[in-house]
Amino acid sequence: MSVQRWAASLAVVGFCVGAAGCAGGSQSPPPAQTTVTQDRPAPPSDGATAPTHEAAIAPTSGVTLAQKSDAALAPMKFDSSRAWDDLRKQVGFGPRPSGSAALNDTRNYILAQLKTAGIDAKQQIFMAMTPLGEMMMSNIIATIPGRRRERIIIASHYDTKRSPNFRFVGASDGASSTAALLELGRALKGRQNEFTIELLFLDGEEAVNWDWRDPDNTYGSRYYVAAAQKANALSSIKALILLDMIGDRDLAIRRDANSTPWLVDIVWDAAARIGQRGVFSNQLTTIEDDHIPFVRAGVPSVDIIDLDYPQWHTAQDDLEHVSARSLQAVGDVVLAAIPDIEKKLAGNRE
Ligand code: 1BN
Ligand code: ZN
Repeated sequence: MSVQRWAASLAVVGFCVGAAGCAGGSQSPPPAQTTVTQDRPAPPSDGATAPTHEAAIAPTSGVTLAQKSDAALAPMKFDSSRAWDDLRKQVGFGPRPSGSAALNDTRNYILAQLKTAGIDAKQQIFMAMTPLGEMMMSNIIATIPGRRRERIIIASHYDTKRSPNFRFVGASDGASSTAALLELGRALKGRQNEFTIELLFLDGEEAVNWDWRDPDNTYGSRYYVAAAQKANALSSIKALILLDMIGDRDLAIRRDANSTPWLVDIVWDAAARIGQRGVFSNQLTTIEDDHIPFVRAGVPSVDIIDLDYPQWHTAQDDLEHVSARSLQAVGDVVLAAIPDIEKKLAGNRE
């Protein structure tokens, strides 16, 4: 399909709610019932002067990232019992398709958890043109400031597939990766990160119709990338790690051919190093998911997804078929990979 048609399914209106302004998007007035904090001015375009805290790092110490002690860079622990609790809470809200009251409850839950963790978050609200007409959707953008303004995004969709024929609660497809993302945020909040870490909770990944047919999918990621492009903020995104469907008790994650090879290598090498080779298989697959708009925009991206899940898009994608152990495996691998991604990115600049 054409780029124009792809873009045309997204909308017209976007605005931000929360602690800070969004990285892009038009500034239409919010609906009356929403409390809105005035957007800050758009962030400086890339190449603009870095904030003072960034300018003060490496040059003054004379120490490169590669020379810093592992202790300074060591990630905190991922606690899968907390993540499991987040997963169960989401499933408890019931089916959570875009535009539903249950998704609103989920959004409020995510925002409350981020607040408790001391992580600033804002909503990026937009209107999406769907096969059911215009629908209001909202991405959640949470930020853990690093030494540098440039950012690594870790993302998950938090909506579940709209199912007219059965009750779909998306324990793996939606809840698992969202739970892991919350717990990764808690862990990374306790670390001195070299790059700013952005936790991106995406709305509207799932098709509104039953079939996944462009442009009826990935509404949130397409809006996010278009808004970042518009705000000249795209080049400060140095990498995207997308998590999706990582709850399967029998977790098996293949290398995705649409992802960026060097980033896939770093994640899979980290998995091998910490003993998760059994989960991170070297088999290849090709996935269409929320990383595709980022890949098309030139952002190095990796999709960590287990599509080898018999319960995918069935009523059986429930608590019986997911496990905390799978969340732990992926959480550990992502935390092990982050310092390596930082080193690679820092090396690209040095
Ligand atoms: C992942 C989870 N996706 C939808 N729910 C994206 C996808 C759609 C992946 C079709 C493969 C095929
Ligand atoms: Zn799905």
